[in-house]
Amino acid sequence: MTLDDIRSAGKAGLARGLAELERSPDAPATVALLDAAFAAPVAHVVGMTGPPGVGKSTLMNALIAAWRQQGRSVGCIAVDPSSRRSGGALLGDRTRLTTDPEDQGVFVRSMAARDRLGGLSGLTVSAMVLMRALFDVVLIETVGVGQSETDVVAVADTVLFCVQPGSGDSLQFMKAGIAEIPHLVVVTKADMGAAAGRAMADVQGALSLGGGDNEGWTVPVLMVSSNTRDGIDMLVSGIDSHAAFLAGGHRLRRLRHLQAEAWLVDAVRERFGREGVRRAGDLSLAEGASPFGRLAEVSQYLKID
Ligand SMILES: Nc1nc2c(ncn2[C@@H]2O[C@H](COP(=O)(O)OP(=O)(O)OP(=O)(O)O)[C@@H](O)[C@H]2O)c(=O)[nH]1
Ligand SMILES: [Mg+2]
Repeated sequence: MTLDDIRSAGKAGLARGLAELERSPDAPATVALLDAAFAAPVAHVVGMTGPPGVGKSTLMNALIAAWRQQGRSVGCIAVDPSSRRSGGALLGDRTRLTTDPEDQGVFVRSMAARDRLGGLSGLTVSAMVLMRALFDVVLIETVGVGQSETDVVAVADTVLFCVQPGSGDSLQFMKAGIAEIPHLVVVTKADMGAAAGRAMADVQGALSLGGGDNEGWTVPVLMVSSNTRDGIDMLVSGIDSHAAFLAGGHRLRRLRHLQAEAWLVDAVRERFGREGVRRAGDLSLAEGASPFGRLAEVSQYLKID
């Protein structure tokens, strides 16, 4: 299947493409498809994380609706931490999806995380790369459990961290030392009243202690209610602002390049262990080079050797 085959077959084509990625990740045709998709990025990739029940999936629905209203197409991946199966989790499982199944401009896929709680499987990364070539926005939802918040950083351009009023999440947020991870912090369930305002102040306090180097980006804290849709437009424009920020000074290109290199090293380690990484030697990628074809080459070499 080529990228054009998928494009012309719409959502059904993408579903078949994703099934290919799952069934034969190492087939030359799959690698060629991923290399082509990697070379033709369209979407801005948004990662959303936060504790269980904070309202991520509900927010995903609200964001999809807002982006669709602007005429932007959206591809979503909901990472399911509870499933240890190496395949795709049940579609729409945790997503509480309310989008129109006939709408060709929205595609949602739920996926199993790998063994690490909340971690991202290799399949999530390939699915993201494929969807990045097909949609205007790609949104990835992962549940933040322990350290796994950091995993979404490895695939997203913009990371949203969700906290809920009255949950002490902002305290957790500080403790976990993840104040440097998100590009936007979202206080969900703003319709819960004063508690939302307090959560916002707490987060702002936590962020001011962070002091991480964000290359000049100031992390905004936004209050939203997915129920009333209050704050959703602000969030959409906040994400756009971060996208515009990344577009300056080659930041986005550099970020994606570093993500691709990190993915390659991870993938080699997963297949061949630390010893494999050592034997592979130089795993750096040329500017703009796809990690998928390179992984295939390196794997070939390590198997023969
Ligand atoms: N009052 C209020 N409740 C909300 C809002 N958004 C979500 N909820 C409720 O919060 C609960 C959890 O919402 P989800 O969207 O499933 O949360 P989640 O973060 O995706 O949960 P996991 O996927 O299990 O981690 C549900 O009962 C929602 O109805 C909101 O804006 N206001
Ligand atoms: Mg959810």
